[in-house]
Amino acid sequence: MKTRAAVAWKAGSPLTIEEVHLDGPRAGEVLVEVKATGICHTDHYTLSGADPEGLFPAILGHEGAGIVLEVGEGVPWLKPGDHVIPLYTPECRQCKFCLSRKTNLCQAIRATQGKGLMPDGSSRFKSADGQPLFHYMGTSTFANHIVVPGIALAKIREDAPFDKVCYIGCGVTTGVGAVLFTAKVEAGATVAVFGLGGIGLNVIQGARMVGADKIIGVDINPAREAMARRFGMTHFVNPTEVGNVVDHIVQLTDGGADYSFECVGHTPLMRQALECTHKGWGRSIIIGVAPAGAEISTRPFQLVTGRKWEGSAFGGARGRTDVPRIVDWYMDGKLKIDELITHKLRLEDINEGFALMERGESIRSVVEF
Ligand code: NAD
Ligand code: DAO
Ligand code: ZN
Repeated sequence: MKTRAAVAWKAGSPLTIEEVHLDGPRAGEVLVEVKATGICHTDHYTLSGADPEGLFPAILGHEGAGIVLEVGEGVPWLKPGDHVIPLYTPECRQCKFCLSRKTNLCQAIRATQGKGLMPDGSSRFKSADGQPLFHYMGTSTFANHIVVPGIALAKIREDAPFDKVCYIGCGVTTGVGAVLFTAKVEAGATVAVFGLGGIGLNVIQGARMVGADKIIGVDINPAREAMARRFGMTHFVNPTEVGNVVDHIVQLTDGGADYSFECVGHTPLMRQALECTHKGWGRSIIIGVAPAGAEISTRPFQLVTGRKWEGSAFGGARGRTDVPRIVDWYMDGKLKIDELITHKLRLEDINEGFALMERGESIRSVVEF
């Protein structure tokens, strides 16, 4: 079939809107009409050329929601008409990783997904002149129609609005999940969140949801304070206004935060996030993706004295199991999403979504098809 997509021809160039060819679903695969997609920092990272694993030409996008149109053989849990969220972290429920119950990093299709291909090693997309286009993160939600493995689709309720719940495909789940599934923050805890963007604000609302006591937000953009307070932040720290961020947070929390989350991808902040946690039990969770080749450091005594350094991908969520629950939390009013979607765009204007992000003016831009 033919569909419309924003194509990334090469790093650093704007996306172009094109009619592309999409092959139908093979065994284990599903054809989805994408109704809405968010534009995430990670799409920007890849498009900028900073991602060493970025492949071009490709159709980017990994934060979508849509409707199943056709189901290949061997996907009995989905049918045409189902509403779904594509998962860049699938859940096969059969691989060693899924069965371990210790991680959400299903590896069933990891090798081909990382190469921009479907599990059989080929692409379903071609440009109008017949050139294969790479898939991206197994999702490619900047296309109006996509083919994805059935294990990479979370079936969601049909009354959930696509233009809001698409954000659960990455940002919401990454932030809220890091609090609930990775750190398992308990009521009464003190939490420090470094970076109050599309991910950090969701960490803040996850912390509020579980009943954290003090929720400290750190950002160099003062415009982020008001929004973060609406999401549950109790204290704001602008690093340009306090001498030493670590000392400041240690003082605010009577010895250090119980939990901290780095949501920027900046290694000096990762160190601060670890070192502002409490001696004996502090846990610091890295969510931000640092530039290729970057390394983190601290004095080992920080760990000897009981702090733990951890990481979280897709919020530790098992997509097919947890994403439908997160959609329910939004529909039940336990999570806010609408306020975070600061801009709605047509596919033709998708490059403006990247520009808004670069200028720090948007939290989330959503493209509706
Ligand atoms: P964003 O650009 O929306 O937000 C980043 C925030 O950090 C901004 O508010 C910015 O002002 C602030 N900031 C920048 N430098 C700072 C500094 N030195 N000190 C304090 N604050 C600073 O980005 P986002 O969409 O929230 O993504 C954040 C990170 O999370 C990115 O690295 C992204 O790639 C990563 N990410 C990780 C996962 C995962 O599963 N681990 C998933 C999605 C995104
Ligand atoms: O299983 O090796 C693996 C890769 C898992 C990918 C997890 C991605 C999380 C960070 C990237 C940001 C996504 C928007
Ligand atoms: Zn698996």
